[in-house]
Amino acid sequence: MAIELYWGSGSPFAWRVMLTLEVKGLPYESKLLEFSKGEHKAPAYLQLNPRGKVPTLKDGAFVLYESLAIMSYLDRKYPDPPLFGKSPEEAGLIWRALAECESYVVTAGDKVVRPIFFGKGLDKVEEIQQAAQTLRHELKMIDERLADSHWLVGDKISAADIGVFPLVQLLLRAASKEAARPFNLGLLPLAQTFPNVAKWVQRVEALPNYQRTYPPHWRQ
Ligand SMILES: N[C@@H](CCC(=O)N[C@@H](CS)C(=O)NCC(=O)O)C(=O)O
Repeated sequence: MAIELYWGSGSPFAWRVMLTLEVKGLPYESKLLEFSKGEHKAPAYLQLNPRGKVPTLKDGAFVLYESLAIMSYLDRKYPDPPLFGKSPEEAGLIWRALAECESYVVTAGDKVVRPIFFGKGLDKVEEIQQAAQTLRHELKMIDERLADSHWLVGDKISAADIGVFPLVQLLLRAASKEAARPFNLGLLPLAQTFPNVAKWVQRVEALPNYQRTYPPHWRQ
C-alpha cells in the first residue's frame, strides 16, 4: 500500500517530510489539506492526528504525526540513503542540529513569521525585534558550520539539513514581505548576511525533485 502524506502548502514541518520522501526516492500519495477550508480539523483527519496539524504520514496501517518522528521512522524503515548519520557521532550532531532548530529557530521564527503573514501582533515591535535577533544569532551559527562544509553534518545531506532548510525558507519568505520592512530583520539579502547559508540553500534547491516539494501557493 502506498505511503500517504497529509500536508499543507507552506508548512515547514510538512516540507521536511516531503524532502525526506523525495531524497529517499519513495513514492507517496499526496493528500493536500486546505487550511482555509479547515480540512485539518475535519473529524476524519482528527482520527489520524488528534492535534489537527500537519504533517501526518500513513504507511499501510501505521499512522504517525510530528515531523521529526516521521523522518526518523522513514529512515529506519527505508534506510537508503541514511539520513540520521553513519556513526554515533554523526547521529548525535544531527539530533543536536534538529533540537537546536526546534528550541530556538522554530520558537523565535513563530514570533516573526506569524505577524508578518497574518497581520496579527504587528504592534509587538520589541518582541519581534528580539526574536529577529535570536534568529540572526542562530543563522550565524549555521553559517559558521557551513563555512567549510557543504552540509550541516558530515559530507552528505542529512536529516539536519532537511529539518532546518524549510524553516530557513519560511524566514526568508517572511523577510521579503512588505510587512517585514519596518522591522529591519537583518536577514536579507542572504548572500550578504549569511553567504554560506545562501550557498547551502542553493545546494538543497538543486536536489532532484526539489521543485515537487516547493509550496504550491508560494508560486502564485
Ligand atoms: N511539531 C509539529 C508542528 C506541526 C505544525 O505546527 N503544523 C502547522 C502548520 S506549519 C499546523 O498544522 N497548524 C495548524 C493548526 O495548528 O491549526 C511537527 O513537527 O509536525
